[in-house]
Amino acid sequence: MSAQLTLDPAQIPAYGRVFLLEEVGSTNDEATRLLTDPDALVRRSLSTLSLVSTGNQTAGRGRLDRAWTAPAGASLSTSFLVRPHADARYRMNPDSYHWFTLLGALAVVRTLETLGLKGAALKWPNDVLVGEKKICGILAKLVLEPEGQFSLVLGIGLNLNMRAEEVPVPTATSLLLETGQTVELGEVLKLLAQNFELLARALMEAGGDPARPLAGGASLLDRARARMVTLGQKVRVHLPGEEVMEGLALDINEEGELLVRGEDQQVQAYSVGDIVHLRPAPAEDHTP
Ligand code: BT5
Repeated sequence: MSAQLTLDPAQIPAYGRVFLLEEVGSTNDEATRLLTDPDALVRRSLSTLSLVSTGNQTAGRGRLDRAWTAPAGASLSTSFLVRPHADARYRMNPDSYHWFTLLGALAVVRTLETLGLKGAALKWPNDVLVGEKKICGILAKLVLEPEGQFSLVLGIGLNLNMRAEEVPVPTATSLLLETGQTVELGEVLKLLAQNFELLARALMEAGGDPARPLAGGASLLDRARARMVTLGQKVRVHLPGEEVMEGLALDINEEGELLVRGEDQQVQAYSVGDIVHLRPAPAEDHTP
């Protein structure tokens, strides 16, 4: 099995450009560089969807500037460049671009299912878990293009051929660890890109409305609700400035906020920016 990332772009014809890199610092940085290239022709070639991907990312980033790490060949790092404004059929307000994070997570879950891993689930707002362990992390970034249009970079890190001794943190897992199966990175990228494209086009056709049916099926919100382990869980919310609250995660609303009922029975909506950490609250101790 080669650690090399190979894929014939003809297999994912919906993508304007497909950049497969042997090694890169961060695919998100590379995608941002492309979207802000002084040469407008570079941007035009990106069309509505493009992607940058590598099996060897050396300076990957998570939220709040945390590091995202994986040994070469063990993980697939991909950034989707999403430019709804490049197609006159789509009218999507950049305020709703954050929905691509949940959409990307759903595309990952579907990809893992095709690869034989059932039961992967979403953790609000940006992780895919197997049980309690993280197999995928997602980081979205809004980018202003030189002509004044906003585009989105959606970075997805997916642990695939990572062995037990290679996991960067004890809370991480991989497809290999869960199924015993090693995969070709290019094969996974093909599936992921196809799944992402289907959902992304459907959301753009729905004008970015998460409550509208996607491609004749359930809405993005309902798909996400059905797959989100966070809902129904007791959670501990760490707010900026040391404040911590515990409550029951009830739902995600149409703004993408998490609704949490606190111990005082009040329901509060939290957005990604409000929450520093979201952890399952420890189970109550019933020992006598
Ligand atoms: C994330 O951040 O989970 C978003 C990760 C996004 C990575 C992709 S790869 C393609 C693109 N290019 C980039 O530079 N980034 C994106 P956050 O929720 O902040 O989680 C970060 C935390 O996850 C770290 O502090 C570690 O605890 C843990 N972590 C680091 N590497 C991991 C890995 N490979 N698997 C699981 N957990 C990891």
